Amino acid sequence: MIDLKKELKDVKYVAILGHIRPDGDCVGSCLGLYNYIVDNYDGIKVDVYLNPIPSCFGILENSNKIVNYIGFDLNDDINEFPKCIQGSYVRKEPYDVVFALDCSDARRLGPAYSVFKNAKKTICIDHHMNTDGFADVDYIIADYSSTCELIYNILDYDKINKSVAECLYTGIVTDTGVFQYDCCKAHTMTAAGMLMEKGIDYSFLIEYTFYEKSFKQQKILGTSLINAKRVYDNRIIYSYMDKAEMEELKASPKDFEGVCEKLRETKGVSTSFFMYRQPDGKIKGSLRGTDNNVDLSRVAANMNGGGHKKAAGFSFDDISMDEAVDIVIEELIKEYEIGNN
Ligand SMILES: [Mn+2]
Repeated sequence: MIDLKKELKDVKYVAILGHIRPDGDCVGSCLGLYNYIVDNYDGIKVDVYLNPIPSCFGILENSNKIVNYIGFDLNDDINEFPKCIQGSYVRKEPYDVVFALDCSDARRLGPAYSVFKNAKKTICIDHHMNTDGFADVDYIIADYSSTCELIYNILDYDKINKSVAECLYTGIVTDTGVFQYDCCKAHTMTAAGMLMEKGIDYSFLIEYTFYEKSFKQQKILGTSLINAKRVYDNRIIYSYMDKAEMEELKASPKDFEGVCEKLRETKGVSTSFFMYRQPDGKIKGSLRGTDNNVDLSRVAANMNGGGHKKAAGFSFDDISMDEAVDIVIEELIKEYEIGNN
């Protein structure tokens, strides 16, 4: 456990970083911690660096203060970093403390790694299974519901204001699939309940940040479901969208949010995967599962990816979708056979 008060004693400059392509837990934990420090530590200047965030998280307080960087690759040259920044502020001198949140390895910090590397002190707070700990101080509990729940643990409850509560609640909702996944424990529900006590509009937050989809996203979901196929005795379901179809539907990566989960809801299915083509030609995929004996983080690790046991992501370089499908099915079946023997 981190003693936040101690870590922030005599500190003037703090940076908060999350992983590239931030999700609700990443945005919620970064902004939750940001709002908490701003509200409770007068003398500290805090900066949050993230890739542009999904628009639904724009309702979280101070989301407009995030310094956005563009580009997804680890950039080793500190002098290159300011070029990635959209917006005005970037501190060139080292920060006193840099937090890396919801990030399983330093590479996933993207270009902001240079901010991390230059820091006087680094703190990593994360809940991914494959996090080794790459900071001076690590607070990592594998398979905890969310980084937001870990942030909740290190804050002084009486000093949590409504905006902090909204951020942390949103992140817990995202990473538990609205309290459904088995990473959601009694202590998660307690944390969420205590955050509700701060007067947040939890029904609105769930609807607006988790369920609500644009009409275009619904069309994309529908097309992905129509194209779905099942293999391995109908236990594995998959679908994908390649460049031509993405162009036709004007689909961008963020429009595929939730498609893999919907596939997994199919009766008789225990694993789903969904893939799409990124603008750079790479294939990006996600895996979702319900089988306790099938560890999807292990499957993803063999395909340039990682994640959790029942939710993981992977990627391939510029290969055909057919080739990608074959590889994923083969890796999954290998895992099924290990798991069920
Ligand atoms: Mn997370």
